[in-house]
Amino acid sequence: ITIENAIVEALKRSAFKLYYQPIYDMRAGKVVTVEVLLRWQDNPLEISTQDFINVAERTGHILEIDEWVIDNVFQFVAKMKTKVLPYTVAINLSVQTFKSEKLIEFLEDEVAKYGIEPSRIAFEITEYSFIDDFDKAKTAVMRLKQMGFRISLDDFGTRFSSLNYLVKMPFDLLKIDKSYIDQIVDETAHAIVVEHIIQMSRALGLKSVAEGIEDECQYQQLCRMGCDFGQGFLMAKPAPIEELINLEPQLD
Ligand code: G
Ligand code: G
Ligand code: MN
Ligand code: NA
Repeated sequence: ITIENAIVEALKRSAFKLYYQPIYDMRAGKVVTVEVLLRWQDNPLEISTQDFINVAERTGHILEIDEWVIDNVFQFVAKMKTKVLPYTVAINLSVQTFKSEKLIEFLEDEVAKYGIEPSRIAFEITEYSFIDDFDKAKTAVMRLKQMGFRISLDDFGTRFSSLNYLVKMPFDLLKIDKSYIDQIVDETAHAIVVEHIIQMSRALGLKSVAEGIEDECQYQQLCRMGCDFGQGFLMAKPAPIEELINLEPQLD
């Protein structure tokens, strides 16, 4: 059995499940967003999400997976009153999905089908989606924005963190990659870069989000730096939505 065949089977059997990880307002300690992270139930090959997403991207199945995620999330958001779910829901989009000609039409159909308010959804687009064909990527971002969705620049700092993206794209949030957050306590250079990314985000009107916060020192330091939002195992791990009833962080 190949990973590709297993993915096709999993799509047929609806063997995927959505987990959610809260993103907090750092100062208020309140949840502002929940990020959807795909999990494969009874995964026969016991491979990680990252590994099967990579294979799905290479084999072209990622569009179908992302559409499945979008359909399930929209259905869920439509069911939940804003009082019960007063958070934006963040959905990861692979490069192929983001650049697909069919995406906008699919989203228009989905919005009509479930009658959801697009501002309740944020799409996370990783920075390497913008390296080639910048104009096409910009058009895709503008279309999503025109429909009312929010846009996050994901994994900022990992590869091609061009300032060009920041001045030319109307992002709402900038997610600073975990590899930077990991080193802010011990590495002065990383701390300086992160602090400047936070200040630059604020000056440009974007919310900064720190990814992968694992300890109290990182949390405190990011607060001092003025980071708006944060996400990480310190506050909460991704979990089925039923388990996230108490969404406030347990920091004491
Ligand atoms: O939560 P986790 O470590 O398993 O996620 C691994 C990677 O898979 C992350 O880079 C994340 O962005 C990506 N990922 C998780 N869920 C989805 C999804 O629904 N669609 C896409 N395209 N990527 C996802
Ligand atoms: O690529 P993206 O940023 O979408 O993926 C986020 C990934 O980071 C997911 O795989 C999620 O499970 C993982 N993650 C979130 N918080 C933490 C954390 O505090 N520590 C670690 N190791 N992983 C985290
Ligand atoms: Mn993400
Ligand atoms: Na990331």
